Amino acid sequence: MTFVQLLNSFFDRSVSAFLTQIRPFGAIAAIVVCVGLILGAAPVQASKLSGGDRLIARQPSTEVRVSLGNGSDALKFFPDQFQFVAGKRYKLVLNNPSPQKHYFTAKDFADSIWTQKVEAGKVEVKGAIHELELKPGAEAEWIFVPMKPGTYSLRCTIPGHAEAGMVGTITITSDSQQA
Ligand SMILES: [Cu+2]
Repeated sequence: MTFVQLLNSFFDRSVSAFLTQIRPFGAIAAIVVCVGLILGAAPVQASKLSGGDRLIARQPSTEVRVSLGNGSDALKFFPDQFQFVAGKRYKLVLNNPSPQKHYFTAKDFADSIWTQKVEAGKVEVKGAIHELELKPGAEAEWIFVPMKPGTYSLRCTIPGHAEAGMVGTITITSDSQQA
C-alpha cells in the first residue's frame, strides 16, 4: 500500500466515522462536504467545523500567495518565508510577474506534504510534485496538506538565481504547536 493510498483510506474512514456520528444530519453533512469540495476556498477555519481535521482532504483551503520575482526583475520570492500547519489544507497560488522564468523548488518540503493537485491553466496534475517552473506571466495553484513538521529550504534552480537571493524558508509546524 502506498503512502497516498494509506492517507486516502484514513480520510475515507474518518469521513464515514464523522458522518455516522452525525447520522441525523447525514444528508446536510454530505451537502456541506460536497460544497467544500467544489468551492475549496471558503475562508472558514476547518478547526471550527464539527469533525475538524477528520475532513482533512475536503476541508476549505487557506490561500497563500507567492510571487516568483517581480516587475523590476528582482531575484527574490515574495514572500520568502512560509509557515504551514500540519493537517490543514492549503492552496498556494504562485505567479510570475517578472520578465524571465523561475522555478519554485522545495524537494524536502514536497516530500513532507500530501499533494492533492496542482492546477495550471486548464491542466490539473495529480501525484508527487517537487518543482514548478513558471514562465513570465504564468500562474499555478498547488493544493496540498502539510504532513511532516520541519524547516525546509526553497530555491529557484535557474543558475545564479539562488546565489543572488532567490531562496526562502518553509516551515511546517505541528497542530499541537499552535496556540
Ligand atoms: Cu529564478
